[in-house]
Amino acid sequence: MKNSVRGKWALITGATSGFGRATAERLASEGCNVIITGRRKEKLEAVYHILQEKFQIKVLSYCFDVRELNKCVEMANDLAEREIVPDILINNAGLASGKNKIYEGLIGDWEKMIDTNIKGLLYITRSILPMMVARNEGHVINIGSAAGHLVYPEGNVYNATKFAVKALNEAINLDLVGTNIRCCSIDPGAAETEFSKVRFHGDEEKAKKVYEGYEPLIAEDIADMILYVLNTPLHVNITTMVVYPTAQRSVYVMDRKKD
Ligand code: NDP
Ligand code: 8X3
Repeated sequence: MKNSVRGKWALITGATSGFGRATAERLASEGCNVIITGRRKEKLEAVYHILQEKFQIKVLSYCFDVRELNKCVEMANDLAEREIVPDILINNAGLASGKNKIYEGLIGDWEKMIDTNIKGLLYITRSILPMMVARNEGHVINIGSAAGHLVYPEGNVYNATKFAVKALNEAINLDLVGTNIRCCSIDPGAAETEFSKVRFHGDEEKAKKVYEGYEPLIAEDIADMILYVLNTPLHVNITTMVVYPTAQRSVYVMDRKKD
């Protein structure tokens, strides 16, 4: 497949771990310049240095919380001042926080998920997409989830945020008709990253159990899918890609071996 990313700029939110980090490395390995973001300064700096040392590309990093609109706008303004228009936007920053019955859910968890997964994605998109529209060029990748296609017990608010990402992905595509800008939601099933550790508020034992008895996806699998979508010819717009581990066929159906 043709390399369409060499020399381009990709903005990846949430690149301090998991899918975002793996995607930054994968794109950089193909010669794509990367803009990485995240809240954890030390992790962001570590990724920044690895990218700079391993690959012959340009790297920029912005340490901020996507829930803060002014920080999203500041980043976009700084990029504009540097005359950098992202060719690729990967709306990846997101999380699940908690897994409870809805009548026992923690309001703080709900707000974190809604503010990050929906409002953060909107803030970043609103800050960056106008630059792409002005150039009539670009590719938006939203990281949705299999959890945005089917609700599972105790997934409630997380599911709702990922259903929202699905709706927004469709909406962005509709509003971009007539432009050359493409938009795709990559919707993974179970993937072993820091996701479950975050969901269970740092409980590593509980997080580990989520991936026991089967082979989950890994972050590099999703990075490969993203690269595939980005490398398709300009007349091809993959709008949704649902990716499960082979052992999982739906959010409900998992072949988990017990020993
Ligand atoms: P990780 O926890 O490993 O990575 C999440 C990334 O998002 C981190 O870099 C984190 O950085 C960043 N992030 C979280 N909240 C914020 C915030 N408020 N502002 C800025 N950055 C933020 O998990 P994954 O890689 O698995 O998750 C990435 C995306 O994939 C999420 O949207 C998740 O919902 C989705 N997903 C995950 C699946 C899985 O099974 N793992 C399956 C389907 C979808 P920092 O903490 O430094 O801010
Ligand atoms: C994360 C995938 O199904 O574990 O979005 O919630 S799932």
